[in-house]
Order: sequence, then structure tokens, then C-alpha cells
Amino acid sequence: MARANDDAAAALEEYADLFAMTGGDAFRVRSYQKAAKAISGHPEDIATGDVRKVPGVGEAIAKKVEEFLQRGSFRQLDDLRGRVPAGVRRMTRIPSLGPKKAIFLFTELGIDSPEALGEAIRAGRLTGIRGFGAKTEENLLKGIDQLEQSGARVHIGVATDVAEKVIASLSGATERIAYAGSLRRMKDTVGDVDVLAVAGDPPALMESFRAQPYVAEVIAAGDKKTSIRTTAGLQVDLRVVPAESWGAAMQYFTGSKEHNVRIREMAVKKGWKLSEYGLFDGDRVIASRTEEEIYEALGMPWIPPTMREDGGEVAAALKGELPVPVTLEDLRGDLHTHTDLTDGIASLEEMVAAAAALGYSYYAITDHAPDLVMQRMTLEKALDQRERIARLQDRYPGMRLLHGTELNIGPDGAVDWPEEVLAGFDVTVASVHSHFTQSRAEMTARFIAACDNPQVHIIGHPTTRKIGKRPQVDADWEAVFRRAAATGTVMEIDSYPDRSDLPADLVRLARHLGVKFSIDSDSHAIPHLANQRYGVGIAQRAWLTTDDVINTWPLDRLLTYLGRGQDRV
Ligand code: DGT
Ligand code: CA
Ligand code: CA
Ligand code: ZN
Repeated sequence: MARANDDAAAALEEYADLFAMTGGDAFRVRSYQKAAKAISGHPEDIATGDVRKVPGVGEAIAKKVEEFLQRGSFRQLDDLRGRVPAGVRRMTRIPSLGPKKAIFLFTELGIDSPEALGEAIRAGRLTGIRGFGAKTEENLLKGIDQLEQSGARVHIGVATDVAEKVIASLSGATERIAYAGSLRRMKDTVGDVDVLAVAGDPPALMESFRAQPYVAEVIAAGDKKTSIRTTAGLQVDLRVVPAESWGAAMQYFTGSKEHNVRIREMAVKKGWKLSEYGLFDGDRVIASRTEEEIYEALGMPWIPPTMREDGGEVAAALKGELPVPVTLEDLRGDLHTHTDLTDGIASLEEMVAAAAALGYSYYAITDHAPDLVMQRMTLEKALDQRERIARLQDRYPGMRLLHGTELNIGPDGAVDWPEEVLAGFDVTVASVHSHFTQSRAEMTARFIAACDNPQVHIIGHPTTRKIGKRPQVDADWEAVFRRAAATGTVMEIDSYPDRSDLPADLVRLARHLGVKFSIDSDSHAIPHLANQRYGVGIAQRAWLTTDDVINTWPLDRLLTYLGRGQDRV
């Protein structure tokens, strides 16, 4: 679902950054950032609607967006891009280097990338320059290292948007085009995007690729392979492959490297050779056109990309015991969503209409509870919302509306409301939103207390990580999952891509211990409902089947599990 909104928002964010770097007024910087956020969360596609209807978008910003929609950029952005090279923008991501110093290094010394800065420091070119003492230089080198190691990876939401944009922009110049690599395996973070294409005129395709508006830097240009860095800072490798080896190339470049090593062993055992061009017996091609043929020739069914991590999938496939992983189509509902009653930006009516359009058979509204004080929730407001939901239900005979709430797990494991109030909700999600740095013992006890609460159904975004921003909390997860399994408490897979929480390795551990899961969007705006595909990716990477995921179940099975069935006393 690549919408014009996201592209326009990204352009405005980039503009805000550049504007700040070139000494722009802080108030205006903030107004661009706010407008970007409002546009990306706006339910209507601005390419067909009117951007002036988005709150916080005034005339000046609307003009820029309109120009962007017409030609993929706007004059003021072009101006600033011309003044600040992409590499200089990347320099501002070095932890100890602010925008002012980055611009200074560029204009005074011609340093135009983090790599160039590292070389300049090591060559002693900064010695004696005011503001760059030995200690500062040391910190900068450390920061450049950090940037290379971690900052280079982005979360799956960013990578998917980039990949879909690249594919849409080149589909006219290709016979076939698709992405492979870690993104196809749906890892929660992606180092670079690997795109494969079949093209009648490879040089023309590469030329068109280099000229796309999302290209900030060309890293390597060739007729078979071109690598660029996008304006979002992500590297994309485009490879042209022969049409007859499409399947072999997809298999090879999807990886993982470790999975490919296993597969190649199978080929070698049979006296064959497997490469990105095909499976060969000497010069004879055994299979190359499709992935299915290759796996079949090696004696196993096609293995879904999300399972290709050398986690026992090859042995399972050879024995015919590969589980059928849950798919997006299997989801019958969403059990964690917000409205503008708390921090969502769409109304109850709008969210429910969008959920119905997805064909769900049930949908839970779970606005925050009173303990998250800034949300200003009260019991009165919650009960009022319950009545609105009951009235709205008549309009959706095919979809059951569930009135839920997202509780806050306090430092001691207590939640907002007493059990008798909670019993009035159809479903409760309980999550940690503060006191992230408690000791392992305290955090473990906190989660266990929440699991022990008979009115807590689901633990929301359990590790509370935000990729690239906030680490996971420290807990004895095995102990938490054991208690969750014993009490029937469900662990959430929060599909919001910068959360991706639980991550797949912890899902695998929890499944092993007998825990059930709920794949939820945690939507705060209509476009977020579509994030469920990322949660499904996590579930597949952990080999979950529909039996493990409660929101694939029919309504009556779900309600019975939650203690809200017909037989409720
Ligand atoms: P990333 O980009 O770090 O998120 O992870 P990947 O898995 O996309 O890794 P990348 O981009 O280096 O390579 C893409 C795929 O190409 C990788 O998953 C497997 C394949 N590949 C690349 N280099 C090798 C290699 O030296 N040996 C084998 N067997 N496969 C390779
Ligand atoms: Ca990659
Ligand atoms: Ca790559
Ligand atoms: Zn939350």
C-alpha cells in the first residue's frame, strides 16, 4: 500500500532536516515536521483528495505538497538538496555531531560523508581546528563506527516502502521485478534492499534507476548491478538476471546465507551444483526457472522465505513435516487499536468502517485507560464509548465490535481498574509504558503479576522496544512465558513496524513453552491497520500456525478462550 501520503511526508521531513541544517527558523522546522506527521496519518490518499483538508497543513505547505505530487519534488527541496549533499546529511546521524558542525566541516574542509570524516580525522586534518580537540575526535570516530554498525539497518516498514517504490518506478522498464534478501524473509530490520529484475535493455534500465527522484547517491554503477542510496538513507542493490534463471536467482539472493549453505549441501550430496544461475548436473540444467522446481529437485516442498534461516526448516521439509505458517488471509480480526478518544487520530466510526472494509469478523477498540495520565481517560468516557459501540454495531451485522481497553502495567504489576470494572470489557490488553529500566527481577515479577490477573487477556508489545530508539526491557522471558502459558495469558505480536514486538526469537521461545499469540496492529490511524502484514511475517519466522494465533479463530472460539463466551456465568 504505497500511498502518496507517505512519500510526501518523507519529503517534508527531509526538507525540515535540511532547513534546520542550513540555519532555518526552529518554529518553521517544527511546523514542517508536524505537517509531515499529519499527512502520513491522514486516511484519505492526498493524491486523489485535497491536502488542504489535513489539519496543520497551511497554504505554503500545501503548495509544496502539490508540486511534489506533480513531479516528485518541490523547488525549495531541490534548492536545499543542491546545497547539502546526501553524505553531509548522513553525517548528522553520527551521535556526537550536530547539523551546524556538519555544515561547517563541509563548507570549510569539503568533508562530505561520515567515511570522509573518518579519513580526515585519521589523517590529522582536523588537528588545530577550533571545537575539534583530541577528545572530540575520539568521540566522532566512535560515533562513525556505531553508525556503520547499527545505524545502517532500518526497520521493515521503511525498507518495504522503499522497495515498493523502487519496483513501481521500474516496472515499466522490466519484464519481471521483485525484491529478495532479508526483506523477503521479513526480518524486522534490513541492511539493504536486494531487487532482482529481468529486462530487455539492461543499460537503459540502470540509467532509468539512477535517475529516479528517490536516489540520493549512486554507490556503484554497472549494467548487471547498480547500487544506490535513497533519500531515506537506505542502500538498494538492483541486479539484472537472465529470465531462465529467475527462480535460481530469487532462491540465491533471498538467502539467508545459512539456509543456502544447507541447500547447497543437499545438491552436493547428489553430485550436483547450485548457483544463482540454476541447479546443474555438469552442464545439464536440472532446475532454474522457479524456486519450486529447485526445492522439488532437492527432494522437498518449497520453503516459505520467512522460514529460510537454517532453524531446522530443511530437515523438516525433507521429512514432509514443515508446518503451514499463518498468513495474512487467516486473520479474522484485530484486538488492539485506538481512536481519537485517546491518542489515535481517527474517530471510532472511521476506524470501524476501515476495519469492516478489510473483511474482519471481529474488531476490538482498545483505547488507553486512566493510569496513562496524559490520555485523560475516565471510566465515564469508557462507558460512554461502550454505548457508542453498541449503537454502531447495528450497522455491521457481519463484524462483531469488541469493547476493549489497553491497560497500563504499573511498576508493581498492578493495572488501572479493579477486576469488576475489567470484567465489563470484552477484551483487555495490558502493556508497560514507563519504568523501562527496572531490574530483571522487578520486571519479571511485574509481568508475572499482570499474567496472574484473571482479567488481563493479552500482554501488549511485551519488550516495549522501539527499533533504533529504545532497547528491550530486561526480563526473565522464560519465566514470564511459563506463567503466561499456565494462566492462558496471550502474548501480543505488535505489528507496528518500529515495534515488531515480540520479536521472532522470543515468539519461538514462547511457542515452545505453550503460549498463544495475538497479532495486532496497535493502530492509531487508518493506514496503520495494514501493518498486520509485518506481524504475520514475525509469526511465520517463528513457525506459528493458526492454532497458535487467537485472532485467526472464529468468534465463538475466541470469546470462549477470553472467558466471554455464551457459557459465561
Ligand atoms: P541484510 O541485507 O543484512 O539485511 O541481509 P541479507 O540477507 O539481505 O544479506 P545481503 O544483502 O548481504 O545478501 C542477500 C542475499 O544474497 C543473502 O541473504 C544470501 C545471498 N548471498 C549474498 N552473499 C552470499 C554469499 O557469499 N554466499 C551465499 N551462499 N549467499 C550469499
Ligand atoms: Ca539485503
Ligand atoms: Ca545486498
Ligand atoms: Zn501501548
